[in-house]
Amino acid sequence: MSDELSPHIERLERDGCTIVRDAFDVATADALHADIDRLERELNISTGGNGFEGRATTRVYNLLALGEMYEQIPVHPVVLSLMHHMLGQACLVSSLSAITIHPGEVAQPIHADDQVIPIPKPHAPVTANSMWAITDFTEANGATRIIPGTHRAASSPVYGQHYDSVCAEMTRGSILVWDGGLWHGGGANTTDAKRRGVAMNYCSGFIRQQENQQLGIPLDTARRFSPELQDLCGFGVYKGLIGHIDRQSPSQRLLDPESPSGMLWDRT
Ligand SMILES: O=C(O)CCC(=O)C(=O)O
Repeated sequence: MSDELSPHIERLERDGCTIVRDAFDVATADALHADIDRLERELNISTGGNGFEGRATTRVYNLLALGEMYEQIPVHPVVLSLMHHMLGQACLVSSLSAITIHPGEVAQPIHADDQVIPIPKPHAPVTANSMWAITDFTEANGATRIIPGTHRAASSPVYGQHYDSVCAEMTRGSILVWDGGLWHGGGANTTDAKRRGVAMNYCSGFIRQQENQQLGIPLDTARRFSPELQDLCGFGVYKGLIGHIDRQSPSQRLLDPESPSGMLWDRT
């Protein structure tokens, strides 16, 4: 394990989260900010119509289908190494979305991202997520609220109940990384400016992705992805077994007929 990763891994194990500071540069933050403004405008994105997505929060889903600049996000070297540590080498992109909390938004209910998965808790992570700070994240503008240590709890939070939490403040260019079992939620925005983040969520290779990447990403777009990103999007076959169709990988079937199937059975 590298010196750069070990303090993050210690915090992930102890607290269930860590912040990778100065993980991307200000020019990237500016470019992502401007492009998310463009997408919100062109796609006519309106605020969420429910208490979870946020009545004063806008979300742009399926970002890998919407612009080449989003392709750098799933493969961020430090974050991806932490995901490999938590979820295994064959982890997947579960979803990639922009979350903009507008002035006046109230705090999102505290939840765990894995709470729909019916495995008795506590368990090893099967989902793990990250939040790229495109603007500064402050207590006042709605920085993500977390309850350290709750990734080891024996249950998920009760939806809508108040819990004491702390605020994951970070400057833009930082990335909050957490175990999918951690209790957390978006904060209230009491300022007059937007809080914008990009939520890059991952899962183990053997469970379903939250956003269906093989349906969501146009095949011509997926064809130009690096092999690493194609695998992350689920175009491979987990351990040579899970996700094949008639002994072919989704990649072989949809992207490149010459790519190897890698079926486990052929190795026996
Ligand atoms: O926006 C945030 O800070 C957290 C959002 C979140 O946890 C979610 O929507 O699941």
